[in-house]
Amino acid sequence: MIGLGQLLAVALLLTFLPAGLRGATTRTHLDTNAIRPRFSADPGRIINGTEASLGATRHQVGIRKALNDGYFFGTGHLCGGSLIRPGWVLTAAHCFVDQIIYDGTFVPKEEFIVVMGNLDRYNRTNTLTFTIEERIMQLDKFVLATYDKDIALLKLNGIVPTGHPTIRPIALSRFAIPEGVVCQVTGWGNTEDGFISDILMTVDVPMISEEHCINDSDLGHLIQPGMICAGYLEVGEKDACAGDSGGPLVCQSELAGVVSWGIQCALPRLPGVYTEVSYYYDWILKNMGEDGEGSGDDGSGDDGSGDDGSGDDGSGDDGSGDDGSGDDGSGDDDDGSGDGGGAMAAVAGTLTLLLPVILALRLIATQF
Ligand code: 4AZ
Repeated sequence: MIGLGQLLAVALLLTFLPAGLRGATTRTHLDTNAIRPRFSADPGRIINGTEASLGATRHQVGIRKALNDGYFFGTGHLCGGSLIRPGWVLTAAHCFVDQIIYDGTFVPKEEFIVVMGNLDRYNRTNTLTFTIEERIMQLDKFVLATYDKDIALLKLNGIVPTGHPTIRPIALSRFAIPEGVVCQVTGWGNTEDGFISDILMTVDVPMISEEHCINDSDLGHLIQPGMICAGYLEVGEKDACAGDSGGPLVCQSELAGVVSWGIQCALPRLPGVYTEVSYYYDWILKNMGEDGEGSGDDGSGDDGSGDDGSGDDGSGDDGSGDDGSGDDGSGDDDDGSGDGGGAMAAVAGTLTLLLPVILALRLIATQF
């Protein structure tokens, strides 16, 4: 029997859960009442962040719906990602989940493009656009109840030329990041205004140990191996949010996490959850055809220097690498359905109620 206390707890949880763990987004409105008040004069972005600098974020890519972006460049934004080799991107598997069927089925890779090179998602200057030649995941269907294995490796239909003025791969973090290390998370996702950002935003978040995240946050045992938490446990306030998914968490100038999920954004005791790159390091290298042995140049083209501060963004649209053709069709194992155009755009990013309910019940089960 479920007691009144449990029912009340469920009701309470359901009032604040639905904005969390959502997939990609176009213009998702957040319940801003649930977000803690701003604490700085700068309204900031991501949640309480600031505009990113090009020098520190050359690896950032946007995963977009080709259809929407075809109508108007920049409007197809769905998720973030990181360029980890000249022809490879790391992102989150859940970015490709069909938001209409929402049973974990993936939308075909041909429906997406990968765009990089400019902080302003509407600006084509220095941008390159690729299609996805191969999409490698550990799942046939995404596990919506756990967000386990939320990682996807994308082989692009071309490579970024060495010395591109605004794009450069980032090195992968090989080892777990200790608690307290301050990392940067970036994305075009929801800001505290409740809309996704035109300009790439960044915010600093400290790493939280697995032990602390399990014991001292309200996420508890929803944190599985291969997930890491970052944020401010006590105050919340700074966080990634919907639309940042798939994007980079950079620690010590290396890619340490992939934005994965959270329960709402920037709330106390509910830190952001990231897929742990070091946990999947061998899998990533193996699937890129690198054996992971030996040391030295990892091929990322990143010297690990982080923000080079050059801030240049050149001019002119070189357009190379952009065929936007959605070609290939060669199978990965997804078989999702098409999206119904505008309807998909409207629905994309809205979380189905199913997952929060499951999570709420699981959360209660761990507490009673
Ligand atoms: C999302 O839905 C999402 N606060 C990403 C990150 C967080 C919450 C939701 C973390 O893409």
